[in-house]
Amino acid sequence: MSCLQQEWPEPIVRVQSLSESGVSVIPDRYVKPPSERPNPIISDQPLEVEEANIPLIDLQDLLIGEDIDHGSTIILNQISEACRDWGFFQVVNHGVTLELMHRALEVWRHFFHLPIEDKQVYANSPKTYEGYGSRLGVEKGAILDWSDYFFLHYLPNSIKDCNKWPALPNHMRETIEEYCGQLVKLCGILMKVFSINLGLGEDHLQKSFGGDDFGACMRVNFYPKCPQPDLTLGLSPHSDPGGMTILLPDDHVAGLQVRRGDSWITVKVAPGAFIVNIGDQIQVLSNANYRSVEHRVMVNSAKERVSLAFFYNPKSDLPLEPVKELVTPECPALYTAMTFNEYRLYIRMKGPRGKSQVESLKSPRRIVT
Ligand SMILES: O=C(O)CCC(=O)C(=O)O
Repeated sequence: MSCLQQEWPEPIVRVQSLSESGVSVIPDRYVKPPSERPNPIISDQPLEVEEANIPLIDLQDLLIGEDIDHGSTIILNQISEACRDWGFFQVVNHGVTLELMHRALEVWRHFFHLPIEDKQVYANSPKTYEGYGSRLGVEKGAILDWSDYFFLHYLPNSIKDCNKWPALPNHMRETIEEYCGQLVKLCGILMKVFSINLGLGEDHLQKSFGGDDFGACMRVNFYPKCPQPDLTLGLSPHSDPGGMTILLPDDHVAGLQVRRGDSWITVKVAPGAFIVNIGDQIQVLSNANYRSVEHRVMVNSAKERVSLAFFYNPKSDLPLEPVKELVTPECPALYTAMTFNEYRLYIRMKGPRGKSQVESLKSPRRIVT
């Protein structure tokens, strides 16, 4: 699939090691240009920005048994509105137990606190990104983000290799398996909801993803304490290249910010909630009825932070373009077809770059704002 190189362009520095070394000044390569730094004083923001939050949606009455209740119009409408307006929402009563959510966060927190030698055996390369990493993108001299991560494939089975998942701490691999299995179910339900809300048959989007041949992977982000959090970011602005993301953020540390016009809204996570966001592939399939929205992560000097980002993606070699039911003379196709394999090469080479990639896919026939 990839034309990516085997090696990183510069020696890898673990951000966690840097943080734990007790430096009081961050190296220049983590210092963002002034226009890209986080807002220095949040309380300077207008009140409506400070108080704003992504929608919170209770899925309790969405299902009858395993099926979507098409009569649960309030919930369906809330999701529809959130996908069109915010590209982000949080869900509670989603079917995954609090115990599993907590266990998943804790095994990963434990992993990042293992001795460096235990983590180094999983060191990743830009070829597939699988394993323990400390940068996205392969551009020599790039300004880097203040985070380490672990990236793994869950589906399709042909590329899933549990031996590449951490063997420690105990129960890590079983926990990954159980957690990802539950999230696949939740994503399957949300795919149906999105299809219904777009006026398509319930299975339409899933079929466009390749039916049972869809993909799923997870990136666990670790944001160490940072002595100068106002100069850098844990993760630079980006939209997610895949279909949809289910994020489990740390329960006691905020950090995720979502773009809203010219402002960045700091997400306040409800207890037991997952954050759901639309990725670029669903923006393309929905012909921009749904929006993949830029987000970024701030770090802080007092607390480290862990987050689990589960990515639900289309089959990687299937060309994706707007579904024809959503293309009309008034709303012509906004994007040209591309496979997800081709698409994700961009972020893998350049690192997080706002929404520049999905914008560049726009068909020359029509420019939208
Ligand atoms: O850590 C977070 O809150 C967000 C992570 C994220 O955006 C990502 O992994 O793509």
